[in-house]
This record gives sequence, structure tokens and C-alpha cells, in this order.
Amino acid sequence: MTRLDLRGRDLAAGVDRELLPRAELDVEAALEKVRPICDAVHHRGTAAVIEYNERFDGVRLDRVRVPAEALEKALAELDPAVRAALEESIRRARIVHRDQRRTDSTVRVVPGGTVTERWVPVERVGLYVPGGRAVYPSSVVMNVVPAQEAEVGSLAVASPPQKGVPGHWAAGLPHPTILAACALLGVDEVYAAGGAQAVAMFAYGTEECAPAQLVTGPGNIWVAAAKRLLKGRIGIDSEAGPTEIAILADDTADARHVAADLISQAEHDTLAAAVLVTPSEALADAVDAELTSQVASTRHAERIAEALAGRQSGTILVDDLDQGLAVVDAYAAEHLEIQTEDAAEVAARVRNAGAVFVGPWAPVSLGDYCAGSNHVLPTGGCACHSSGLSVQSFLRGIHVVDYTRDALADVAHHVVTLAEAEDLPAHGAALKARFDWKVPEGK
Ligand code: HSO
Ligand code: ZN
Repeated sequence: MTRLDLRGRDLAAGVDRELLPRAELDVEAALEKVRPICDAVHHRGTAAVIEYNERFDGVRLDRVRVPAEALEKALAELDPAVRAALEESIRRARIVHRDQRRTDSTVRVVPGGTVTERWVPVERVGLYVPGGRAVYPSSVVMNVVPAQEAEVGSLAVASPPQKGVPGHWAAGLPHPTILAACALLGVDEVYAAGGAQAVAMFAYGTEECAPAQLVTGPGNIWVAAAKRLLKGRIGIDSEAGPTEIAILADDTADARHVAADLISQAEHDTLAAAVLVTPSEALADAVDAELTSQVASTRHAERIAEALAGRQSGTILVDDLDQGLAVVDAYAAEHLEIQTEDAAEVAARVRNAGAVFVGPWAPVSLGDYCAGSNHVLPTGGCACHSSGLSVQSFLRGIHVVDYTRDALADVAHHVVTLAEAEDLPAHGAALKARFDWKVPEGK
């Protein structure tokens, strides 16, 4: 991997993020391409979804909704080992996400005046599951479990139609493991739709699919662009970009593990980012050597080599772990592993990351499938302002304000004063009207 040497630099005033390796994803440029797709789905519904599915996924469908029998068949035919692994993944994800559920809370602001925060699930959500190069039943789990734990009333999944394999599974349906994961989770509303047309289908609704209030889930640049375009019309989680792993490691780390973990996320995409931040030049050298030998023997060697050689990946040498923490905070990785001495203490000081993996026994791959944590996480530096998918993503907090006459009377003069200060006298009048057009004196 390329090397950036930040040793000797004073990073106390902050790290220039421009210095750090990162892919440039031009979602803006993709907007113009997805606009006509979204418009077509808006105006022509299912017919347009079918047309764009055919154009981009190469399969012509009669209908977009997946029949119930196809879901049942996919589950019946699912490899028992995959079924057992998915069940364990679901079980652990439920433990974590159930625990995230917030309860309503009421605070007494003053005698007779309360504000309650009521958590209300979004009524209907559309969950997008990619299906191009990436066919991830695990992403079905990561989307569906928090939505179900939030008690979302109506939930639909969309994933691109596949070309099928003659004699094994039919063309025009999402990948069978995606369908099986849906069936396992009790999701019966599934659509064979990909890319921007799937996001538009959820935003506008079609003859087959009722509109949703929120769409979540990772996807390619077209999905991200459609989310950006339709945001507001429909709520979105985030615009997921290519996967990223950053590892902060010192010379106590095992170079074989560090290399294997960097490779694990580089496997997703030629644009995936793998970044090692270390004060140890010896570790950096050992990891480079390991990368060379491990990449050669892995199945997707070409894709991984391209990702590791890309400008989004690299090794950053730092003076010490303090400087390392400043760098990883500035980078705000989707996934951050801490492989240092006293990893828990170092991890506790991290400010910006989608998820943090502590010590030698918590590789990102564990979090991708079976830690119980969510793997739909902010990418592209968005971890400095956003969180990954959670039960919270599917809930809205509604403030419920309840004041008695006396409690209102006590504060009315302040409200009237602020309303006057903002040149909004009618705001003040709304209070005066309740007190014979006089401002109560208050306490
Ligand atoms: N690492 C990916 C999620 C994933 N990995 C799915 C394997 N399957 C983004 O967090
Ligand atoms: Zn992964």
C-alpha cells in the first residue's frame, strides 16, 4: 500500500482531511442520470420499474412483486448451514437492537408543565438490499431486524432481479439467499427492483407497491444518487459509499491479522478503502509483506489488489497512538479496528467511527455477520456526524407539550417579550387571548 508519513507533524490543531486517503465518489454527477429514472417511475409506475430493471439488470419481468411461493421455495431450498448461520446472526442482532429501543419519557419542566418524548415508529419503510456483485443476505438481517424491533408497521424489501441459473433458480427474482433471508425474518413483501428505480418505487409508490416514508440500506452510486434526489419526499438513512476499514495498530498487533482484516473489506469493491495507521514502521513493513502473500492466495485477488493500490487505501505512519487517534478521528472510518496494547482504553478515546472493533478478537468480519451490531454504517467520513442503522433510525421522537393554565400564566410574559423581539406580535396574542388580552404578571 502507499505510505503517508505524518511523523513529526504537529497535529494538535487538527488533521487536514485532504491529506488522508479517500475515494472520490461523484454522487452529484450521478444525479442527472437518475433524475429521468425517478421521474419515469413517478409517472409510469410499475411499467417504468420493469423497463429500467430490464435495461440495467438484463431481465424482463411480468411483475415486480415477488410471489409468496418464491419466498417459501427459497427458504425450503436454503443450505442448512447458511440457514443456521443466518438464524444465529438474526438472534444476536435482535439482542442488540432490542436493547436499543428507547422508552417514552416525561419530564416535569415546572409545576403543571410537562414535556413528554414519545417514540413512534415510521409507518412504512422500504429496505434496499444490493444484488449486483454483492449479494448480501446479511444486509437483509441488518435492515430488517432494527425495523422490526422498532415495530415499524409495514416493511418491504427491494433487491435487483437476477438472471437466474437454469435448472436451479428462476430469472427475474432477487437472489434466492436474499429471498430466503426475507422469509426467515417473516418479510413477505419483496420486490425485484434495483438501483434508482427501487428507491423511486418506494418514494412515489407504484400500482404494486404502496409508497413508504423511509428508505434504508446500502447500495451503489445510483442508489445513493436516487436517495439524495428524493430525500425530503422520502426519508433516507444515509448515502452509503464503498466500504472502509481503518486499523489503528501498534507493534503488539499481529501483522497477519491486520493484513487479513484489511483484505476482508477490500474484497467488497475495487473502490473499498483499507487504511492502516501505525506508529510502528516494522509493523507497516510486515503488513505489506503479508498483504502480498495473502492477496495472492485469495479468491478475489484482482479486485482486492486494485482496492489496496487505490488512492483510497494506504498506510499512515504516525509518531505515537495519540497522533494515531487524531488521524483516525479525522478520517472517521466506517469501521475502525484498534489493535494496540490496552485496546479498550484506546478505543474509549475514539470520537469518530461508524463502529469500533476492540482488540485482536473482534475483526470487522465478525461485525459484518454475527457480532449483533449493525453493519449498515456511515462511510466517506460521515461518521463524524452520523450513526449507523439502528432501531432509532426507524423511530421519530415526538415532543408532547402539556401545560396547565397556571403554568402558562407563569411564563406568558417571557413568551410575549420574545415574540415582540422577533416582531411576531401574533405569537404573543395567542397567549394574551387566553388571559382576557392581558399579559399575566408571572412569578
Ligand atoms: N462490510 C460491509 C457489510 C458486509 N460485509 C456485508 C459482508 N457482507 C459494510 O459494512
Ligand atoms: Zn464486509
